[in-house]
Amino acid sequence: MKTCRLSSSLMKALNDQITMEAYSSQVYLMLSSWADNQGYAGISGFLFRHSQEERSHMAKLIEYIQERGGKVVIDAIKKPGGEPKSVQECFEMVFKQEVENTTAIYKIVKMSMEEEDWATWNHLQWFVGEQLEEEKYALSLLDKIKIAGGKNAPDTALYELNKDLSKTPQKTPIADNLDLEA
Ligand code: OFO
Repeated sequence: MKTCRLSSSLMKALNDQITMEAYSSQVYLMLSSWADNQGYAGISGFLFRHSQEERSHMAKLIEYIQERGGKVVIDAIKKPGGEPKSVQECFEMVFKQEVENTTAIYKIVKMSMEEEDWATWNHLQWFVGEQLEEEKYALSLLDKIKIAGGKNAPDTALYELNKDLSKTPQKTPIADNLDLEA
């Protein structure tokens, strides 16, 4: 009897999404390292924590494929793009990454609906909600930098923004022991 409860196409799409979440995590890590190097410890810590969150999304997908009797395939992660040139560009990259991830999630939701795989469809609703929150947060970052003065934000405004982001709550226990606060 066939024990895998996922179609091969859905299993491939979910495995691809594992790689996408891992890539997302790498993008946040790259941005976090850039921010640290620029002296923005608060922004760096925020991005680092988010990188860990992306890894927890990856783990959630791994667990789901395994629960459905499928096979997880860990693939290579492509290199993140170039570093930003300003805090504004950094936040634009965050927003772009989130939108790309949302698009990828929607594609699998659509596939699961077409296949009438309601368990997968239901599981993916968590990701739909999460992407909504993350896009909302990324947009709020863009609003903050716009108010601070965009690409020409003065050091005093960036100082406040850096301090503000150092206080954002931490959802991921894996980063709890790291002291990345400003
Ligand atoms: Fe995995 O949620 Fe952002 O990208």
